Amino acid sequence: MGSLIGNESVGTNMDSLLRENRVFAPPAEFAAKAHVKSVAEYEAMYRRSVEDPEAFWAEAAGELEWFAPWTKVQEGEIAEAKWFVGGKLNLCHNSVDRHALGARKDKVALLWEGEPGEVRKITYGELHEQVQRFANVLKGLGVVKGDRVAIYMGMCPELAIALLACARIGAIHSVVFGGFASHAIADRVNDSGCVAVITQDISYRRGGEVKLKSIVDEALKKCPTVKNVVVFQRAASSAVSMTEGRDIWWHEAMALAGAECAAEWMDSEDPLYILYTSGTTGKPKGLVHTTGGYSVGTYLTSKYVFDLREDDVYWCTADIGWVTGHSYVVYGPLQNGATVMMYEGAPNWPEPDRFWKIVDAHKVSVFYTAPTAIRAFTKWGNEWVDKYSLASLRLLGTVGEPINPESWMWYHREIGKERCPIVDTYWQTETGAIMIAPIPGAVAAKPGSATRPFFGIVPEVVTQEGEPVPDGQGGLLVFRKPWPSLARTIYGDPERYKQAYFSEIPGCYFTGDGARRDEDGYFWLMGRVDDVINVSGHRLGTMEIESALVAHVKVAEAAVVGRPDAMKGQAIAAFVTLEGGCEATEELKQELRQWVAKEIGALARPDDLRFTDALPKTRSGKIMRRLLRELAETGEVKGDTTTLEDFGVIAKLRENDE
Ligand code: 6R9
Repeated sequence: MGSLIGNESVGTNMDSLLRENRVFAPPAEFAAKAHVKSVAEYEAMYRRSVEDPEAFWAEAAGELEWFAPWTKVQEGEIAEAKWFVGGKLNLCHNSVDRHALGARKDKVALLWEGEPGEVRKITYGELHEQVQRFANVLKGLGVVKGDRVAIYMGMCPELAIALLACARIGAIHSVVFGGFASHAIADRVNDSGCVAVITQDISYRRGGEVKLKSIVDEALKKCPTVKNVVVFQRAASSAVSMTEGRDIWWHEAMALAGAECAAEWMDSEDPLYILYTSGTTGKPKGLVHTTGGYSVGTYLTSKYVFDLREDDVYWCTADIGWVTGHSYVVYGPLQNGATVMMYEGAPNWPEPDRFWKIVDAHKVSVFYTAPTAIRAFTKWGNEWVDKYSLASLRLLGTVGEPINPESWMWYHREIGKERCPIVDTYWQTETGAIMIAPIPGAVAAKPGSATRPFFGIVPEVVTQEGEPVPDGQGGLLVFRKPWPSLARTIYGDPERYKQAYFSEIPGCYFTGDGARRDEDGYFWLMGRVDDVINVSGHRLGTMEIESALVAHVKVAEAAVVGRPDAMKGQAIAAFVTLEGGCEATEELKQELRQWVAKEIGALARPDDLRFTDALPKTRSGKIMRRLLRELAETGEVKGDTTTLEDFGVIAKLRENDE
């Protein structure tokens, strides 16, 4: 991986983070009613959780229902850890049945607003029925425990129902974000050999239609393992083509399906889902989460970090296509019996006030979003916020990337009206659940810091050799002690799992992130130190984009780097050399940007694309990304170029700079 420390990928945000020293104590009124009411209480619970993790996690797991008890809370080293060994449970049962069969039968579970404006409220009792019916639909198609089922949908209640139904029968869901292109779907479907796909005709986004079913049709030309496609009808009248013998309509199948379906007894370590995420190679990794540990991790973090209470209306704005949606739209809050707000469309449709209009209309009390969204709201202006009452809000959260202190202050002032704590939550697809975040009634916030670890989590900042780094200095963020919700493997590639996460710093899980801890024990995340970039909170591998570029006939070589961007956090800068005889035109530039969007999805479209005669390489032939990053950011290169093979390359790149 080369030198990990000193990668300057975070750029401009760091300056303001390093100067930040404001502290915001939990508001007294909030703390008085919170699950954890003081820092002393947090510290006592934290101490117990790390001194006697088995007792701590057993108690947490005991708040859920188990069909059969575990014989051992935990066994094995971090890279092969197992949790709640021998225990049997079902995450759909804990998310739905437990409430529907108890006091929450008539409580709203899903509160949904479509982009065109319609509202649906689904109680736990209704959700219970819908999920059982859909589980029977899947069973009727021959889907059995352990089968992989791909889900490619927009944000609608049926998406949550699809996940829950898979979990109910033990089918392993693999959700593909609705913004990915058909190639990306095909790759993911084929990697895990999915037997069925659940999709919908269209979804509404920014006033337009996203034609999900036809994108699936395109993908499935290359997917021999898929036997059936279930299509939820979102539009009043759909003009999609249905393939005879393969495709069925959701509503037709539901009408025929039985209303009862017992939840499968899943072993604690049985796979629950696969979710693909970008790594440092061109091929996305299919992280596998298992049942018991993931259930307990998402349940407990939701309870304490969002301080969930019975009367909350909880809204996490993430799409279910990302891990944040899995853990904090569906499984975490539903296990807690919360009312979960879901919104289908864009934050600025039809106008930039849509989110605040929703908060006001549905009396949202807990609101969880991404820094990139906050930066957009800041830009759109306070007049869109000021039109609404945000008095129902009591807690705010962020996730996905470091938040710059300026945006944190805006969120605190304009949305939280200086009375709502903000939880900046650090975690990853791999970790399954929140790792570092303030417990809101107890731990004071510092803008830009994810603050202190969650219960049972022991973050460390180390050198490349695994030696501790003194407080105040930057290093690599690792975790040495196992925790329940860590992904157990990469689907079909256990070796890559070991290699990617446990080989860099022996004995530790390596996050890929840089961090420092300050004198108060607060963690400050400093961005990725590997070839992963974070564009608007979306994780992308530079190699993935490079592979897409070189797949174009006219491209010989490509190098992609992230550069700081005031709105997106990072923007994508691509350097491309062309095959002999191909002309470097503005037209080709646009064609290549569009090509990447078609190959991967619009989120991967390069912001800048420059043609060059050659790429700067070391004498051993490695592309010098550090130089390219510097060039992409500042337009010039000052760094050490002593190992550069051809100095002239840099000069030429600079000339080409527009
Ligand atoms: C949940 C999620 C993970 C990467 C992670 C880090 C960045 C996430 C952050 C944060 C600073 C936070 N990240 N939350 N950086 N502060 N609060 O986003 O998962 O898509 O896998 O991304 O996102 O770089 O390594 P995922």
